Amino acid sequence: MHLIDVQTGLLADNDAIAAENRAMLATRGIYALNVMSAPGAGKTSLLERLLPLLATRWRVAVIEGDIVGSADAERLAKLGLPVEQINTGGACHLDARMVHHGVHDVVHGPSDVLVFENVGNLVCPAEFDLGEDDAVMLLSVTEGHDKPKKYPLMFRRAGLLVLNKMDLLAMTDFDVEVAVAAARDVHPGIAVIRTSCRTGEGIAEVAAWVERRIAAKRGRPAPPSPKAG
Ligand SMILES: Nc1nc2c(ncn2[C@@H]2O[C@H](COP(=O)(O)OP(=O)(O)OP(=O)(O)O)[C@@H](O)[C@H]2O)c(=O)[nH]1
Ligand SMILES: [Mg+2]
Repeated sequence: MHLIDVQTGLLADNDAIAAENRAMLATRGIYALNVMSAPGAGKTSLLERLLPLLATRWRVAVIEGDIVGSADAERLAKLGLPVEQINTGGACHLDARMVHHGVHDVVHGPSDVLVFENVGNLVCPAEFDLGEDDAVMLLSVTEGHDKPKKYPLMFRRAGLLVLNKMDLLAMTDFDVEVAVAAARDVHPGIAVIRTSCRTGEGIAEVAAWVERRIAAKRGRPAPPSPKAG
């Protein structure tokens, strides 16, 4: 009897294409960020506030992943940035093959920064490398502080944990210290920033984190003048 490990094969295939995506992006020094969270934690809301800040300095493109529809792509297109919508047709995550053509287009365009908004899901997106430089995950305070213990892989993958909807904190039993301790239990080095996309709290800090990561990739400090040449 032959036992075929489909999951391992699938992920190995994904990793190979992700490596191609990463290599393509590297040829032009394009920094790529994979934004992940459970449905409704605030990914699009964060990007609506964050991308205008990044766009003062960098040319930003977005690849938007949703099961169906283009609602989020339409929201982000209002920022005046190039946005490509990918419909996964039922799959609960983006994978490296789905974004491959989009990455190719970005690499042959004028962009410096590529942002993936992944499908809202706390489990599957974490398993599929897209070729990004960094993964950011949002946990909103309405979801409960136990999530790092229950869904550790996402917290292990992410370099930055954004605790969103802080404006609602007083209306919940969410304990920030417990959540941060649990996240650092599974990923000791994870950075944590508290945000509210309603009030704007913490958004500049997220932008500064991303700027530092772009500078680290490019091997020099962020340039002082607007828009990289
Ligand atoms: N009060 C409050 N509401 C927020 C905040 N961030 C997002 N929301 C609201 O939460 C809802 C979901 O926000 P989205 O930005 O669409 O969330 P998302 O993660 O992109 O959702 P999916 O793409 O469907 O997974 C919307 O009604 C937002 O207005 C926040 O910081 N505070
Ligand atoms: Mg969204």
